Amino acid sequence: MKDQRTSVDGRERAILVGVELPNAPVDIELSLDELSALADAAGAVVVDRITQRRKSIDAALFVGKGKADEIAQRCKELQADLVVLDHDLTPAQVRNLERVLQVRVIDRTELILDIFARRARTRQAKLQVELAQLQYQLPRLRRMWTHLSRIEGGIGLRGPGETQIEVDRRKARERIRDLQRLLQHIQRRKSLETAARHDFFTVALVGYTNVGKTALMNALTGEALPAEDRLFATLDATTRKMALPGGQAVLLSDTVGFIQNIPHHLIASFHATLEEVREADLLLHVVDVSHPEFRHHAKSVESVLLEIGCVHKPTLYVLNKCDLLDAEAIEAVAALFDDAVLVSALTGQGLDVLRGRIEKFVMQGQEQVDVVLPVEEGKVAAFIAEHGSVLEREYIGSQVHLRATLPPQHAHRVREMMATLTAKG
Ligand SMILES: Nc1nc2c(ncn2[C@@H]2O[C@H](COP(=O)(O)OP(=O)(O)OP(=O)(O)O)[C@@H](O)[C@H]2O)c(=O)[nH]1
Ligand SMILES: [Mg+2]
Repeated sequence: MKDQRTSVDGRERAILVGVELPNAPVDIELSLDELSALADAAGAVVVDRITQRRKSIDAALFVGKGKADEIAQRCKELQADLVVLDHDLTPAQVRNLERVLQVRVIDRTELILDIFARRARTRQAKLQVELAQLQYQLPRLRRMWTHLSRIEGGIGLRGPGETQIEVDRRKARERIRDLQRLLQHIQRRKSLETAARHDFFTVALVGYTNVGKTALMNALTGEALPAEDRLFATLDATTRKMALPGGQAVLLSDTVGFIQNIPHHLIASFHATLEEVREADLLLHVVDVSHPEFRHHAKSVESVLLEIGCVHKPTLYVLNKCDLLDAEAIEAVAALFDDAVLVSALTGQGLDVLRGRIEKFVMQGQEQVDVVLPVEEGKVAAFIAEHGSVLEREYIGSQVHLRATLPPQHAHRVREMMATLTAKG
């Protein structure tokens, strides 16, 4: 795809096209705002936006014939290299539109896949994106064959009686199988790592892209991961320890952001990355309440959670960017969500309340232990401090009395350690 970029400064000049259909869930202008941010994230310059209101789509061209001619005219005037439709197109619609417009045409899914391809850093993320792209391109191979055969270095591999397109399809399928195998292998290894972490309660940040998940992760853990005002800044999951008010440590994971109409292939191939979400004991659903479409965004996130089987997980709504709202707006927003916590990752407002709420959640189902230890004893006290929440600490002469809550398996371990201590003492 990138090899075809032609504009002088290296950035493609893109015209965005949106069709306003009856009962569309999102305002067309806001939807094009998002498409524009996506185009920007993919490195293109948006030179124009064109919309059309229609009762239904045109089967051949998606837009009407007259509109297509108008777009073709604008492409010439503005020297556009690329037209991006804010919808998913069939391979035939792409071909027909390209014929009329005489520039490359891509749809929203292709744009998102391109961003992911640019942003992928780890081996796992790169393989996942390649898999999603290949699966997306397989039915469209007629258009992409030159591109693919170059990647595969496959010139001259044409078998007897086979056309180039069939060879390419076969190669693409082979590569898809290889990628799936490689990813399974990585996932198995990661599952072992995740299992090893099961000593700790795990919390995952989920939410629409650009809502401030990474900023919250930084604010809660003292990390300095890159949080930027662009879509899909984070592609790989990161996990860090976070201390709760009572001293207990939990694990917090930052994950890839979601978007409305997220390409299905992408969810499927990001299976392993989303494992952090599936394995979490608690989800923090972060919502950017300063965004005009935040309710729709929250719904999109919920539908992805449904798709990955996480919709019934315990979830706490975290309404972020409250610093951008006035008191009245904050009240109105809070009324829309059950039991939400209002925060600002930027100012730190509400973060103590959030830590307290997580702690309350963690302590549910934990067991209380009371131990009396010599003051100089370090091991049991340290274990309790890390895995539990200390409710009381009282010094009596050379001894310390600790009352704490811990998850059942850790409470059991403390009792064992105490028995060993008593036997020794
Ligand atoms: N005003 C304000 N801005 C915030 C707040 N939290 C985050 N931001 C900004 O919002 C932008 C996105 O923040 P990120 O933390 O990168 O968002 P994210 O959810 O991790 O986004 P992706 O990883 O791209 O999905 C950045 O420019 C942050 O500085 C907040 O509480 N208030
Ligand atoms: Mg992020």
